[in-house]
Amino acid sequence: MAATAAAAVSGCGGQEKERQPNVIIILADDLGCGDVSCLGSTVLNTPGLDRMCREGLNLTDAHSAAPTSTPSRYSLMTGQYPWRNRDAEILAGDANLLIREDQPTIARMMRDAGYETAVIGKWHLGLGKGKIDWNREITPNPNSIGFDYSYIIAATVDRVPTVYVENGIVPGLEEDDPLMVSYTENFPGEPTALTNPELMTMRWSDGHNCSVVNGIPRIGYQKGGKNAYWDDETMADVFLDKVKEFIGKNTGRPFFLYYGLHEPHVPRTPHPRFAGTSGMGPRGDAVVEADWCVNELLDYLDETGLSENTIVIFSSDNGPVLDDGYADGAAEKWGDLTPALPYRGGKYSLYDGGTHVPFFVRWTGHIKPGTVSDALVCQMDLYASLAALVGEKMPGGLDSRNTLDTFLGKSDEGREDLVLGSNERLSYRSGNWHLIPPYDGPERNTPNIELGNSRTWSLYDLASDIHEDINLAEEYPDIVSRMKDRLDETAGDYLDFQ
Ligand code: NG6
Ligand code: CA
Repeated sequence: MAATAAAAVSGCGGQEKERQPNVIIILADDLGCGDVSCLGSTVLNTPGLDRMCREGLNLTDAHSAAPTSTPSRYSLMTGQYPWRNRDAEILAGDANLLIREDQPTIARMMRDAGYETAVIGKWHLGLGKGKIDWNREITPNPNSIGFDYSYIIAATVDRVPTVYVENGIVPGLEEDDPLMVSYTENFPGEPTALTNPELMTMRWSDGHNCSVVNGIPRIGYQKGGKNAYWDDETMADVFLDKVKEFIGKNTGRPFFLYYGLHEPHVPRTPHPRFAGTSGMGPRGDAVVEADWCVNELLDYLDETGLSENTIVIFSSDNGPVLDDGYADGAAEKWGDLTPALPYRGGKYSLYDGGTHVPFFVRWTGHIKPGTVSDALVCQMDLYASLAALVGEKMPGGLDSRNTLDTFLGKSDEGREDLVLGSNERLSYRSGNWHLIPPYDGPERNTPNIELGNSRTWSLYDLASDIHEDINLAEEYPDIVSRMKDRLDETAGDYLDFQ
């Protein structure tokens, strides 16, 4: 175990022993800055997140590495830019593990430092090798890349299989009703949203018309395994209970927990006790539910006396979206407002709203309550930063940079620059400048988000133009050329705009 910068506590025999702080990363799914009341939401009330902000640090220029889940999570987990891995794109529910078993991960690094490690919640980084047999132990799984314990949903709530996976095993399966999953064709005779629309209690607006489970049409086909199906409405409670159970078991040793909230990703199915509470329909209610989970977790840490020894990090895997394939009224409720405000675009977008996400850090007694920092930070840098915290060496060749002091509110110095995006669709931040190369493709996608595709180079000054309305590329050709060169140096081999 490595020596750390952690608080010293009295060990046995009166010796001073370093006690490493616990680390919890809570990652919401598709939550925007404009969804959080302390960040300016005028339509939602988020007391749990406001508490994170009030009791800790608010990083106002924080980014996921990419504007969708899999590449963003890949980067947080591996400390590498997602575009270095061509397969790091939104994965199907039966996709294989995207991370090599010998690849460095933030979880393995924390485990090497003596931490008990767990992932609870949304995974979306693939499972197994080859065709998955869901009725046996699935390996590799999160436990193969550094987690001591895992209780996950394989992909997203809108993708089959609709079952939990605990340490590689689907709990609750019965032998005479095996679970089968396909993303290519339906199982003969099984109903789908298209053949049996009467089964649906929620309507799809785009995609999402394969198997119907619990009244909800999903992506992908599924047969059998009924006894193992999750209940969509209790998912938040199931995860939170597992979270508390894991923490409760590890009060005596340092732990690292990655807690993947499934809200407010589609389908939005908050528990009935939250239904109608936001006044903004199911999407708003799902945000309220996620916020409640955060508040409960903070309460639990306070009650168990762990808050002073636990760093809680909260962020979101990508920018927000309203209609993401289900007709749940979100677009109508928000109207002209967007949950990405004040940023342009949203989930899927090259504009700032694709990756500019809420980011709070609470460490009671260590981070001054109400600290605000405008430093440019990225979730990918948590790997190197936590390695510095626990005194672990970083493997060579990673993109993750140590910005620990910034994550702990001790410094305002962030990253000098940052490449954002996945696969060939990248943009580049340098200081306050945001450069978006020209890309083919529609201006808007089906969820009606401005994607940032343009035939010409775009350059925005986020300091004076937070909504990226004024393209300064023609006015500042030198800056474009300097930034283009830097982007080329870093990611040239992976780009196809040249
Ligand atoms: C899209 C889905 C969307 C969502 C997204 C992944 C359709 C039409 N849209 O393909 O609903 O599941 O994938 O979201 O199927 S993410 O946050 O996990 O990246
Ligand atoms: Ca997401």
